[in-house]
Amino acid sequence: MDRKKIKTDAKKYLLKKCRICASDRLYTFVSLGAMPIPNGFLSKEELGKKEPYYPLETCVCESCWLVQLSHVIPPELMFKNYLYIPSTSITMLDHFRNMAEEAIQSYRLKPGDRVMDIGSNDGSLLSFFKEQEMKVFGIDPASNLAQLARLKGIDTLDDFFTEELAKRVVPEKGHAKVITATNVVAHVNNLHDLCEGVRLLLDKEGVFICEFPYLPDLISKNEFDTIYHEHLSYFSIQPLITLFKKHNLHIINIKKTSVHGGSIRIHVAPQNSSHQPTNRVQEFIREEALRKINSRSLYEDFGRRVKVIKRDLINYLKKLKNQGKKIVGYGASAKGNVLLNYCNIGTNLIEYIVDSIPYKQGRYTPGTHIPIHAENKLEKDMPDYALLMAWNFAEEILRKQVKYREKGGQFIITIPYLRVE
Ligand code: DWN
Repeated sequence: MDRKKIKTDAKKYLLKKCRICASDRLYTFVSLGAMPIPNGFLSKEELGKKEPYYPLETCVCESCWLVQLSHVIPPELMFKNYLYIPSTSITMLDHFRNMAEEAIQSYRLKPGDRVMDIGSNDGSLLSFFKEQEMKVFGIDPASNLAQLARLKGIDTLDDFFTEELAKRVVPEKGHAKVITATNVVAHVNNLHDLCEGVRLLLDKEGVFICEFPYLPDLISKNEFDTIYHEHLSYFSIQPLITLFKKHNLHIINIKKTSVHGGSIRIHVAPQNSSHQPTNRVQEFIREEALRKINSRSLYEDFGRRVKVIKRDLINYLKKLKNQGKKIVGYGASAKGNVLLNYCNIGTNLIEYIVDSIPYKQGRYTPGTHIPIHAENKLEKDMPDYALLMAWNFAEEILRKQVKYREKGGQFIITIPYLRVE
């Protein structure tokens, strides 16, 4: 074992029962091995230090069909100083603007109405509500991001969202007409505590709008690199209905969105509110039955495809290297680090990675220790190939790098299948 690699004790983090229905019928179907926390970028000084490796494995509950990680890493290790800032992408800013406009129109929000965001990050989503004079309040455990939000005038509490926190917030901030949560619910271990907190915070006619990657899309598009320690759950509608019912909440509407490889945005309301489910809920349930999300074979087939993608990518990169080609990475994303660590791809194949986020430039990828540079290095250096590690922004990035491509540079894209563009 590499002297710097510390294999942590998997048993310590092992999930013993389903986080929605408490069943112990958990069927493991993909193991990506042990790897460092994928957003744990290293400074030059940290390269020589010991690096903890944590198990990365997924299972499906054969009672409620929630897909979840088989091990739960302490959230403090991942979220107290968080580096994912969606507002660095035009795609995500546009997405948040549309989400705010949709909520304002759907629920006839007016100036002064209270809107809260759980996992509010740097306040980007709430800013669009604030522009429409709503009273906004953000909750996010990352102190570094809460500071950025406050600089934008977004009232933010830097703490993990819990039922206990909700009890403290209501007397001071009142109830919310809308509570949003984008790419947060999948990161939460105690979903029952989250639901109780949401129910406490919500106005009696309020709506909880949450969005996360959609499991059937992850499976059908082979998006195995979105499986990582931050994402404890991988949702389909069926287990969510089970979850919300336990808390007198119900899904009233569902919308598919294209972000992060295919996500769903669900609207959840108190069962005793006037909000009634649209037929979209039943449509999704029928569609998920057709896609066999409650059958072991779906997950076994996925596990087999993941191994083929790994084999084909390694063989392809090795072939290019043997031909004397220069290959770099593009987009130092968490999912990119999962791909690199799972395929054991280091500087032997990828010379460096370019990325738009200043904090990441000058640092190194966790586990594989590939140096990260600013994006402008790509066109200056003109490597033959760039492995796109942020395929969720393929359109935006390929548009941005039209000159690199016109000069002969090519992008290698792995999802949903290996191709060169
Ligand atoms: O839940 C999460 C998922 C949904 O999104 C978070 N855990 C973090 C994030 O996952 P990720 O890290 O795999 O994807 P990112 O952060 O969206 O990856 C984008 C990376 O690519 C960033 O480091 C920025 C970089 N980038 C770039 O270099 N040029 C992005 C764009 C749009 C660009 O033009």
